[in-house]
Order: sequence, then C-alpha cells, then structure tokens
Amino acid sequence: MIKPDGVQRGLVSEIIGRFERRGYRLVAMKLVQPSKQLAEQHYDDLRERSFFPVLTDFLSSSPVVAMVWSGEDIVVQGRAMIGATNPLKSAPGTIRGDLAIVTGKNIIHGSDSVESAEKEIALWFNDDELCTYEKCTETWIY
Ligand code: 3AN
Repeated sequence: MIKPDGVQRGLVSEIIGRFERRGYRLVAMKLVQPSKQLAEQHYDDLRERSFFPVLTDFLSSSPVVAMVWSGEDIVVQGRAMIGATNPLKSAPGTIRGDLAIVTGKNIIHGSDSVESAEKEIALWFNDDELCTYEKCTETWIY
C-alpha cells in the first residue's frame, strides 16, 4: 500500500514502476480514503503500541493506493524492495532508503508474511476486484 505521504508526494508512479520493472504482476489496485476503523483493523497487531493512535490517524488522513502484487517470492522480495521500517536504516536502492527519512512517514506498507498478505487482501479488496489474466511479458521474465 502506498500510504498517504507517498500519494501526497506524487510517488505513486515511481513506486508502482519499481514493482512493474522488477517483473511482478499487478493483480488489484485502487485509491481508497481509509476510515479510522479500517486503519485500526489494518494495524490491529500494533494496537498496544504507543504510536498506534498517531499511526492510524495518519493512515486515515488522506487517500492511499491499495495494491496486490504477485510473482515468485513476492512477500520477501517486496519487503526487500521496500527496505527497513526506519528509512534511515534502509539501504539506498530500497524505496524507503531512496525516498523517505522518518519512520512515521515511510511512504509504503508491505505485508510481512503470506498469512498477513491474505488477511490484508481480504480487508482491502472484494474477491471480484482481484484480476486473473495472462501477462505477455512473463515468458520473458521466468
Ligand atoms: P513495517 O511497515 O516496516 O512492516 P511495522 O509493521 O513494525 O513496520 O510498523 C507499521 C508502521 O508503524 C510503520 N510503517 C511505521 O509507519 C509505524 N511505526 C513503526 N514503528 C514506529 C515508531 N517507533 N514510531 C512511529 N511509527 C512507527
């Protein structure tokens, strides 16, 4: 998900482009204005953390781009492309390492396991919003 700061800063195409160029397949995408409740559900596992109210206020403050990407090892590779939670600890070449400075505005969220990806996809998308299609470039990638 491209978070409010990524959308506000005009980084949507930059971020989508990185996943496209790597060779991953876009399965679903939409611009959403999350409610506070949706933000709280999304970060449910962080409810006990002191920054939870600020984090969920931030996520629901402005539109986000929710996306589903698929391809070989996408969860692990997606996290590697995104970089560490603290952008100052993210390697150059990662999305956060190239484009962000502080943890509270680190521009993108990526699921940290296949299990959380499944939960998050169900939270943000209806089944009929997930596309199944042939992508002609994939025979040149795999
Ligand atoms: P990641 O997004 O790298 O998976 P999580 O799941 O630990 O990291 O944290 C979710 C989000 O909570 C982060 N993307 C960041 O925006 C925010 N966050 C994490 N730690 C802090 C912190 N110490 N202070 C403020 N916000 C934080």
